[in-house]
Amino acid sequence: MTPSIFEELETAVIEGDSEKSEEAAKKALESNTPPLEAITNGLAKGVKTVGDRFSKGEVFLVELIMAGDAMKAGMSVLLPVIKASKAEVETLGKVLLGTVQGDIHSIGKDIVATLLEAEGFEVINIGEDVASETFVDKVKEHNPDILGLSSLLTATMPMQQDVIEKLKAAGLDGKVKVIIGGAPTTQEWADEIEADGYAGDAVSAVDLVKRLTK
Ligand code: B12
Repeated sequence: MTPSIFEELETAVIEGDSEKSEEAAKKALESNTPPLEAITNGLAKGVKTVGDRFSKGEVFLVELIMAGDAMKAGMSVLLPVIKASKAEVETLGKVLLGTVQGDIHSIGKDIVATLLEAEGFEVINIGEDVASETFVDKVKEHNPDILGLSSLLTATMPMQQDVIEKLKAAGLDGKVKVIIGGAPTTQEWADEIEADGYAGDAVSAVDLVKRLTK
């Protein structure tokens, strides 16, 4: 039986094959597969499988790196299409996004950024391993409606709290709403650190931002 396009995308990431991932992503677009579905039902499943195998000690870091690269290769084909799909004339609000200090995971945050842009928000993506002080400085500089903090490591989750505390110390609480996300984070964690919101995936992140900017 020929594999489905989702299986092809998933397998390319599991095999850490960037070329195959890019080709499968192009094939997905040619067959009119919605790009977000290609990411969530294909690429992201592959990266999750490799992550699970890594945590069980079944694969090494090199496989994790290759899977991450393959995911990014596929996304480089799919994200521009999502971004171009809905060009809004007026902007719905400004969102500043970054991954907290000590954490270099970018994939999930970048998906959130693209989806928000596609929905008409202005997004300033300040990258990964961002120091708390830099978040504060960038909030002062850009005056966003929303600040999104991504964390993929349990060890870096406290940095989300650190940013919120530093914003308060700088007198910026209330001026910007802070939302958090990333695989290990939860609504309970958001409540504990007094974040204004939490979302578990990019689609609910867009809903959350829309709600908070209304
Ligand atoms: C790919 C990957 C990597 C790549 C990252 C490449 C890149 N440029 O991002 C590389 C190889 C570099 C990497 C490195 C490491 N990794 Co890693 N990695 C992963 C993996 C497999 C996938 C992450 C991912 O991209 N998922 C796909 C995206 C789509 O999902 P997502 O990130 O969760 O994002 C979604 C939501 O969370 C949400 N979201 C995300 N951000 C935000 C932000 C906001 C504001 C909102 C609202 C929502 C939101 O929306 C997104 C889209 O739907 C995970 C496993 C996993 N299951 O998560 C491990 C994982 C996160 N890594 C792990 C580890 C341990 C590491 C290393 C420490 C390994 C090492 N020994 O060096 C290093 C850390 C380096 C560092 N200092 O950051 C552990 C973390 C364990 C823990 N609980 O702390 C995991 C869980 C693997 C595991 N099972 O052990 N990793």
